[in-house]
Amino acid sequence: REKQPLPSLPTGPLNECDDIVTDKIPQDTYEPDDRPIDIVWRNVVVFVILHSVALYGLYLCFISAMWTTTIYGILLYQMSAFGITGGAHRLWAHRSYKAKWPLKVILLICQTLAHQNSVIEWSRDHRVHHKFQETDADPHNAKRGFFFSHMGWLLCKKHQEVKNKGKGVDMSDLYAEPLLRLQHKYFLVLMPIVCFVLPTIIPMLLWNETFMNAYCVNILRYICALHATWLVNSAAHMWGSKPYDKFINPVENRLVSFFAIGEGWHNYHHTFPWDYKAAEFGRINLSLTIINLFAKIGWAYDLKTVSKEMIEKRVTRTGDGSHEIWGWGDKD
Ligand code: ST9
Ligand code: ZN
Ligand code: ZN
Repeated sequence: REKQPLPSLPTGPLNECDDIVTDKIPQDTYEPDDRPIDIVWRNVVVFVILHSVALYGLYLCFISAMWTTTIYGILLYQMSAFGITGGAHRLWAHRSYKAKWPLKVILLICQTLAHQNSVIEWSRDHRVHHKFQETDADPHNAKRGFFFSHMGWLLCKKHQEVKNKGKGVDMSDLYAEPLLRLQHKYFLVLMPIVCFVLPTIIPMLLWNETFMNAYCVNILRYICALHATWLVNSAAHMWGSKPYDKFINPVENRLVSFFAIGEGWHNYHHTFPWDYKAAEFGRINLSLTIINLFAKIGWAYDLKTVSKEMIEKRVTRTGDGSHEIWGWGDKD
């Protein structure tokens, strides 16, 4: 099949009520090109070291780490995960709900704890991913295979199309937020403190954990959260059902939802990206539970969602037949 250039998409200021990412291109016309991969060896070395330390941390969990340190590692995993799902993803990249400033501060701290780049950089890549999904302009194009979409894309230079098309994606709403500009500007100072230094010092000060145990268990929780996130880009673009849209590759994947606290319902999410639930139902969706709790105290509001009628129409029109179309909401 002949390779076609990616078409331009309309740009312009973002209207808060608009769905910012539905004007996608038809993806089935594009095959990845065969350009040589430009490996960034610094990242390869850093990730090899981090994975080695994480494995040693896992060993220490069974050998010498205090059980409080392990529980604390699991808690930090959940907090960092919520910084990504409730913050970078559902609040900022998709604007699927609004948040008062105390919640924004909590989300920013948790997102920095996750170290997946600043919210602005994360959201730019993510908006480009939705808009140009599975083309050369998608930063983690799943058509390049499991490893590339999982972590390989962070080990090499981005395709020029990512940069070209990405420039047309409106980011003005995020640059308009002083807190996000602050985090972006000082990320290289804030990130090491919040993601590595404080999580290591706290167990040493509060329950006399050794440096080695505290440091390695924290690296383990960081690496686990990275893989859980990356699984959304790899496994949840490959293995599962497509009840909402069989013409796209993202799928519903229960296991990914478990590790990524509710972000594995990816066929739904790519079909209705403005829904703050990122899923039709509330099952295996810890992020949703937490956002709902914040909504109860008014810190999260204007929660956008999709009507059952709209979902039903879409399921009938483009679903693969796997939807429990009878028993709507019964299992919610
Ligand atoms: C990490 C991110 O892991 C993971 C994100 C995953 C997203 C998942 C989404 C799934 C849904 C949500 C699920 C949540 C589940 C959570 C569960 C939690 C348990 N548009 O990047 P550079 C331009 S990070 C427009 O250096 P290179 C731009 O001009 C891990 N323009 O490109 C830019 O300059 P500036 C830790 C773009 O040189 C310039 O290019 N972090 C775009 O090709 C250079 O940009 C790392 O490992 C765009 N999209 O290098 C760092 N992109 O920024 C890894 C670029 O000044 N990153 N431009 O405007 C790097 O080292 C590099 O980015 C690189 C590419 C080597 C990968
Ligand atoms: Zn995706
Ligand atoms: Zn998304």
